[in-house]
Amino acid sequence: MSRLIVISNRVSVPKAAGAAGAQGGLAVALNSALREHRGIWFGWSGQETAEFTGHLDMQRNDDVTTATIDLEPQDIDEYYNGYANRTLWPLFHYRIDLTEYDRNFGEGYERVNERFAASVLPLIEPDDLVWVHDYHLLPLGSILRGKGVKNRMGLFLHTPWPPTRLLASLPFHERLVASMLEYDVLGFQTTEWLESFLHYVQKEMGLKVNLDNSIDYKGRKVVARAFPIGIDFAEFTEAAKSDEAKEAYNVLKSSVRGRKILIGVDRLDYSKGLGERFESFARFLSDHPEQAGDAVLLQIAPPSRGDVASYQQIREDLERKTGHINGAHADVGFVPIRYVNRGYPRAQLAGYYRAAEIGLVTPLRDGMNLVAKEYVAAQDPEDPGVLILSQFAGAALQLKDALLVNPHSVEHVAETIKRALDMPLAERKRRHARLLASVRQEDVIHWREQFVKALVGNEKEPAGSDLSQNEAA
Ligand code: ADQ
Repeated sequence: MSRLIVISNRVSVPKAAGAAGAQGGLAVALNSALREHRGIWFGWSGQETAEFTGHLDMQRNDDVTTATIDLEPQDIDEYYNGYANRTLWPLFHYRIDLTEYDRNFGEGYERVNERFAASVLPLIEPDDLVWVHDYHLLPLGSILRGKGVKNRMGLFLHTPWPPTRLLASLPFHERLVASMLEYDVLGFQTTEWLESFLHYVQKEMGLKVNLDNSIDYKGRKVVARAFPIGIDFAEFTEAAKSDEAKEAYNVLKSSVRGRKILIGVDRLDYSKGLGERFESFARFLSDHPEQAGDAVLLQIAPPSRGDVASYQQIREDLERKTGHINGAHADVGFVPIRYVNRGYPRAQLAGYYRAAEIGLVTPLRDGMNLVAKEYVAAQDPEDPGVLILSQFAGAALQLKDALLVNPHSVEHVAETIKRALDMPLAERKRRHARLLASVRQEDVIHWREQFVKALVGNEKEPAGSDLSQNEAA
């Protein structure tokens, strides 16, 4: 079996089960993938150095070998806070209003991709499979090709892929996409993002897309497919049964004294639709005063990317909104929104999900959304909660038995909260059973196996099967 070289912006050293702190979706998914595969996870340490040296810090923890480099402050400004999080992230989440184009960002992005390539190059052996992750490293494969790497290389994009008309507003967009075609496999979360990508290469680059969605480019075949990411179902359901989860469940339940709980768990990010979510809950409280005292929204939102102004802005907006809504609807002994800015160990999180009658997952745009899947996995099948899910999350293509909502419509979400609170047990069980089957079957192991199989390149995939993958699930 070939070794796997995983490359992503940040490397998250695996934590012991139950260790404290938040882990992003990418970290959670890759730790479990790497545990099963011999190989190395390479990326930025998260640390600064005055002058870049390319020194590799190699570590082995919990069966995963990691290799990290430190970056200069200018790299972090221009590449991470700049091009990645002020240009590509908002653009890929359809927020052209927040997208900033700055020549220095672009130069910093290319410089850091060069530095990644030069540093990881000595670690790559001839038979290794190279698996690159996310929007931070789109051109990395082409830089490695320029340095003579002949290995099979794949890229998986965790975010959405924007519509062609939006992407065309990015200076040098053709160059960026052409660099991606140096990979052998391009993976997207859903058929929707895949179709947008294929539309771009046809319309903007005049390339032909074959029936199996592969693209012939410079004499090579590039496979483009949807690989919907899942959660580590076995690990998560195990965590949900732990004493820590039960304790968390009991603490939360007793604190609300019989009221129903709606839960939201998200990185504090404008793509997650938190402001709209709070307003929708406020609308529910105003529209249904008879039920207003019976429901509590617990929103867990650890801050992220705090150096970027739009993230400081969303934090301020949410604090103001929470104060305003609580001021209008609170009573002695009752506060409708509990807004918590911190991370929790996974077992504790599982206990909170299980205690909540409603999982409120309403991003304005999301590549996939693992919280929706975790919420489903944590429920008691005999008395499950209801998942309310944005139609604009990638997960909506798989989790069709959730109550799908338009997160921009405060009225629609408010009415759906009412419907979820009133839903009879039989319907809750029926919906949950189907959701659970999908979350269990298409878990992170399945995702990794499918991607690695495509990366190895010897699979026989029937033509067109990928485009039906999400729809059928
Ligand atoms: P994210 O935008 O980070 O991921 P998501 O998929 O929801 O979004 O993953 C978040 C993860 O962080 C979940 O596993 C969640 O449990 C964890 N988390 C969030 N808040 C937490 C807290 N307070 N304490 C502990 N854990 C917390 C990106 C893309 C998504 C895509 C993933 C994976 O934006 O669309 O689903 O990558 O590909």
